[in-house]
Order: sequence, then structure tokens, then C-alpha cells
Amino acid sequence: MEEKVIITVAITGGIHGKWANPSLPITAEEQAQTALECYEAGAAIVHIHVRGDDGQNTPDLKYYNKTIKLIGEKSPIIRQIGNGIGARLEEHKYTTRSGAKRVSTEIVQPMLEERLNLLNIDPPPEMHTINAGSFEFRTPYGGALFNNPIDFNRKYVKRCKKKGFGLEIEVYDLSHIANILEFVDTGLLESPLHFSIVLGIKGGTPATVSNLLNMVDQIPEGSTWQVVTVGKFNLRTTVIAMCMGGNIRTGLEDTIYYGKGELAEGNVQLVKRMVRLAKEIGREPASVDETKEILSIKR
Ligand code: KMH
Ligand code: ZN
Repeated sequence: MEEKVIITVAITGGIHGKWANPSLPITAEEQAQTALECYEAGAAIVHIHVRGDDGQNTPDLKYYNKTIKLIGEKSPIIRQIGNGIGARLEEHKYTTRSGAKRVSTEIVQPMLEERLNLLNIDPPPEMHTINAGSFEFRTPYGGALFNNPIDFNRKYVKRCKKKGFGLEIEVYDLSHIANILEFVDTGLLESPLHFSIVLGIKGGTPATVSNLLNMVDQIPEGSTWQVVTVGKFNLRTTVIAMCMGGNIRTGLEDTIYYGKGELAEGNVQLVKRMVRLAKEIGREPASVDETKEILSIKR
């Protein structure tokens, strides 16, 4: 088993805002401060989604550029861009035929071109996330197709390779692993690869131990992996992954709660808990330099 454990903190996420947990970092300044504190607590990678002035997700590079710059000025933590960007919630008021007033919430996703544009963030981050396949991503606010066509991913990977970005590959399903194996077969991707096995999203693979084992079994030999579990199974699945020798991800993107019905005080509290648990099972958090070496990140 790898003694060192890479801890990624996903500080903000793609959908919920301060209304869900007031400690969610939204502005570039808040995100940079949170990243610094998580780095000091033991996280080596910060996974990033940014927000516009209205607190909602945005593909506007102006916000990404500012956040990436500020994080880099405060700490050496590895910056990883979630290429899904996230969704905006738009409310539509309408009147039914019987005259009743109603409001419906629409989940609006960014366009693929806007997602590709993340590769132009300046200053550039160290890593990007790709999402290895499409599925219906269901959230408490409603569901929408999370569109990750293979041609789009091929283009994204090619450009990441050209620019020397490290890659984190999120797989939500066995079919997504198969998509990546195709990239390996055609020589587009080479081992060692770094996977996130995402469990517990409605519309994706349920967070069970047998599903986790099966998915870990399917990734190419020599790969590194972490588990990403959302919602109520977050803690237990993460601990299981850590005991199996995997890496872990924590943070308010995946869970706004610390325990049942108890909101997390913030990302740092979640990171500190993971560091404590890792040490209890004899694993030390990997430093930034160790993480770069393990994941072959050249930047
Ligand atoms: N919250 C993740 C499971 C990305 O970062 O590109 C989905 C996501 C993807 O946000
Ligand atoms: Zn994300």
C-alpha cells in the first residue's frame, strides 16, 4: 500500500451557494484563503470551480484568472480546474392555465466551447479535470444531462498534453472507464493515469463497496486513484478508499455537512478530519512535491 495519501480539497463545487452552507468560499479572495488554510492542514491539491458576481457558476475566464493567480500567490498548493464548470440555476415564473402563479428552476449548463476555453486560463493551473462520459446528473435542484462526448474529451486531452497539464480523470460509471481505455489503446493517454471514482450521484453509480471494488479493478494497472463520494456516503466511502490504499478528496463540493444534520464549519475542518484519520491508519499526507512526483506533474 502507498504510505502517502494525496488529499485533494474541492472547496466550492459546481452548484450550491452560500444559501446551502454560508462557509462556502465564493470570491477569489475567499477561495485563495481557504486554499492556503487547507494546504497548511495537509491538502496537496485544490479542485476549483469559480463564481461570478451573482454567486453563481460562470465560465468567464476573468474570474478563473483572478482565483488561480491569488491562490498561487498565497501557497504552492496544486491548482486543479474542474472542467465541468458547473450549472447555473435559473428561475422562470409562469402562470398555469387555471391562473396559478408558479416558479420552475432550470439547470443551465455551460457550452462545450466555454469549457474548452478553460485551457486558456492565465496564469495556467497545474491540472485539469476531465469527465470521462455523459449521464443524467441529478441534483436536489433538478437533473440535467452532463454532456461529455468522446470527441470533446479527445480534444481536451490533446490540448492538455500539448500544454503540459496534469490530468485528473473523473469516472462515474464503468462505461466511462471503457472510454478512457480506448484513449490508452490508441496511444492518446499513457499510464500512469490518475482517476477519480465518483460514486453516489443520482444518475451515476451508487456508493457501495462492491461498486468501488469493481471500478478500481477496471482501471489500468499502475494508475493512482481517489474516490469522490457525494452526500451522506461521503465520509464512510472515503475512509474505505483510504484503507484500500487509495487517495482521497474532501471539501464542500462533495458534502456541505460534517455529520448528519450538522453543517461543516468549512473546508479546513473537513481536511483536518481526513488528516487525522489518515494518520490513525498509518498514512501521512503527501506534500505538494511528493504529489507532483506521484502524479508526474511537470508544472
Ligand atoms: N462534483 C463533481 C462530481 C468537474 O469538476 O468537472 C462533478 C464536477 C465535475 O464538478
Ligand atoms: Zn468539480
